[in-house]
Amino acid sequence: MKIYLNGELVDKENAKISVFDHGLLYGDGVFEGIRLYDGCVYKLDEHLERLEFSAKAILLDLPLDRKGFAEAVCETCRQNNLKNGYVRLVVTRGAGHLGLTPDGCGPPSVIIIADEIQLYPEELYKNGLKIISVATRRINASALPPAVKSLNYLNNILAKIEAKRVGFQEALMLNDKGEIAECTGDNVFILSKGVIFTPPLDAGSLRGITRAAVMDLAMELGFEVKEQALTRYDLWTAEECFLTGTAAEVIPCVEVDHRVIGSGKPGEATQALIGKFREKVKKDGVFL
Ligand code: PXG
Repeated sequence: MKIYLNGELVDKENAKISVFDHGLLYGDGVFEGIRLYDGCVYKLDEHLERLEFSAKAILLDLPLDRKGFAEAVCETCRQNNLKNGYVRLVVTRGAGHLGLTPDGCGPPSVIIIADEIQLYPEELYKNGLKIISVATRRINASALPPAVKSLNYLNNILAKIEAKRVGFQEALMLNDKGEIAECTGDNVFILSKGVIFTPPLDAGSLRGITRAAVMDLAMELGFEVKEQALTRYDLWTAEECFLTGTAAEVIPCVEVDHRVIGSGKPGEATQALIGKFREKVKKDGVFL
């Protein structure tokens, strides 16, 4: 496997960065997770825009422009003969001193890993996922905007550990007001009285690329789609619930906090969206 590291494609064994890199010492950096379907990088431009926004928010000057990143991502996939998989694009603050200040750090490290993807088992798409809300709240936007896809994922990791310890694969995270924010690596949707709802971004959700794609698909299917603050009660009493994310795509959720959602089986709207999403992904990106 070849890894892109600061402009070069190097063997996995030689893909090493400094222990003084602030990406390692402080989680100081940004990243993207991108899918490759049939030799086509899904929504590459959208991912690169989000990377630019994340970098801007943390005052990190990216070492490449959008075209440079696009070429680097495609070249890494080509060199690895990858046609389907997952691309992890990481930009760290770079090596510096043992202090918080990014002054003196750099240049930023750019890492691109293109690999196969660990998917949720197909069984979960047929029968649905069970999730549980956890005590770990989604970090407050005035502390660190959840819209920034930073390398510091401890908030989400702690929520994931909490859920796993009690036997669930995914955690539902609330914000300081007790509203639904998102899951640890996926956005949340419900269907209620024929309308599809998802929390607004200021509830503490990432501006998911899959979230946006699914909102469009839902409208194409004739659904009204609303971004609205949601409570746990709204999820418990929904007719359908599903999660969206680059890795999970669209995955049905049939139980929330031990409450069965709808019939306890993936609902019709969810199934229609899964079908439409899978049809569309192959046409919606940049060919290698
Ligand atoms: N919320 C968070 C916090 C995310 O990290 C999503 C939502 C979904 O966004 P996209 O753009 O992918 O539709 C993400 C992104 C994992 C994992 O291992 C998931 C993400 C990032 C890193 C790891 O599940 N998801």
